[in-house]
Amino acid sequence: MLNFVTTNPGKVREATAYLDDAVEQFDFDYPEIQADDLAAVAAHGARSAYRAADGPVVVDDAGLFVDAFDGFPGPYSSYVEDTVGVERVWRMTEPESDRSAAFKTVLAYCDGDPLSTDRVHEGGDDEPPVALFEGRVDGTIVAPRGDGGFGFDPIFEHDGATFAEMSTDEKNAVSHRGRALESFAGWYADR
Ligand code: ITT
Ligand code: NA
Repeated sequence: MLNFVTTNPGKVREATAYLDDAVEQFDFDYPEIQADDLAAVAAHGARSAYRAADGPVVVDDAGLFVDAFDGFPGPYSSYVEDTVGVERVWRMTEPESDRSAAFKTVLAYCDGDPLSTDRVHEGGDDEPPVALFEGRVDGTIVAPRGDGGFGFDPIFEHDGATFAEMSTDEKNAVSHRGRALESFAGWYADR
């Protein structure tokens, strides 16, 4: 059994649609370090979660990166969703001529054992290695549409539809998380 470490039910829905019965939500609010880079946050989170869990863990650290704002809110997306809110991120972006954006995620896996992959984040001396799997999708910030998904999905349009207008399977087929889950699942199947 694989512990998918998150407080966000939307992430679990997408991960289980992809990985079937192999995953279970581990509702653990790991301490998020202040860092500009998702990989560092995810790797640190995976090590904390591994210490707290009874088995292998996967952490998913994700964010929305708006080009006109040099990638804001990026690693601070969760905080900005709670404070500014999704609707006002749209209104901030509306006056910009370039409304392009990307969702990015980094999955970090840790089971305490050495890992064979070219994407290992080595920790300090007494820390277990963590394997990293990245995913990205490009899109455009638009006025909110749709009731599905979570977070910034209503304002993120890809190929004519917002992520909130897609089913979980449709979103997974193109999304940052779907891409990261795909590369993780391929590697994990051989583990
Ligand atoms: P956990 O840390 O417990 O997993 P979280 O929701 O706080 O839950 P993050 O720290 O990774 O997760 O924050 C990601 C934020 O980025 C999330 O709150 C959303 O605002 C946004 N986000 C990430 N992936 C998204 C997606 O697929 N669709 C919409 N918004 C997304
Ligand atoms: Na979080």
